[in-house]
Amino acid sequence: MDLFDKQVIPLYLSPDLGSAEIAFWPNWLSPEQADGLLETAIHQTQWRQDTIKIVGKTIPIPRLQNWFGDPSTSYTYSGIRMQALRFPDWMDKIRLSIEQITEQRFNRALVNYYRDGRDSVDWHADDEKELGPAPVIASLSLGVERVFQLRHNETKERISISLPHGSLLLMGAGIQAYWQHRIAKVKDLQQPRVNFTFRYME
Ligand SMILES: O=C(O)CCC(=O)C(=O)O
Ligand SMILES: [Mn+2]
Repeated sequence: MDLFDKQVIPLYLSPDLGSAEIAFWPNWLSPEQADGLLETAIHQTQWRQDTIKIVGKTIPIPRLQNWFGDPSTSYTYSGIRMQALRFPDWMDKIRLSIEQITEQRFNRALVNYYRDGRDSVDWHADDEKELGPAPVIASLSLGVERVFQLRHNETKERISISLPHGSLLLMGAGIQAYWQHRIAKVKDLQQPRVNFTFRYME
């Protein structure tokens, strides 16, 4: 882990608030650590194929996922309700090291499995009420590099950050209220990617 390799990307929010920060550690895990974790994540996660209803049609979402945290709680977005699974030990270790490096608390994780370039997540903000007024979100990427795009709600400014195997990205407070983000589909891409977004909920 090279703690010195931290980049800070300022994101403009509004005239009143000024900017917030994205902190980015492109080489947070060594390639060997990241390989091991990707293997564990793909094979040991109980993946769900959730569906959404669009004009009366049931459509599978373009990725597999699951939700971790206090098992007496659940999380709902886009009409999908997920009862939390208890953090397995290997995931709890990642949670703790991410808490250490970011100096933030996290007690939930949404885990996404993009099986290949056809899987994606569309423009959205992680701004559900349960996440509080200014969520701070840590995102760990494993597997094939994909482009994380951000778009400002008003100015429509766009920023793209390529997320390599073993990289960690921290979206600071305020970003979810002013920016949306997505992982777009990529043509002819066969390799998988797993992403963890650690969050905090009361
Ligand atoms: O896969 C990613 O990098 C982003 C995932 C994401 O935005 C989410 O799970 O809310
Ligand atoms: Mn998100």
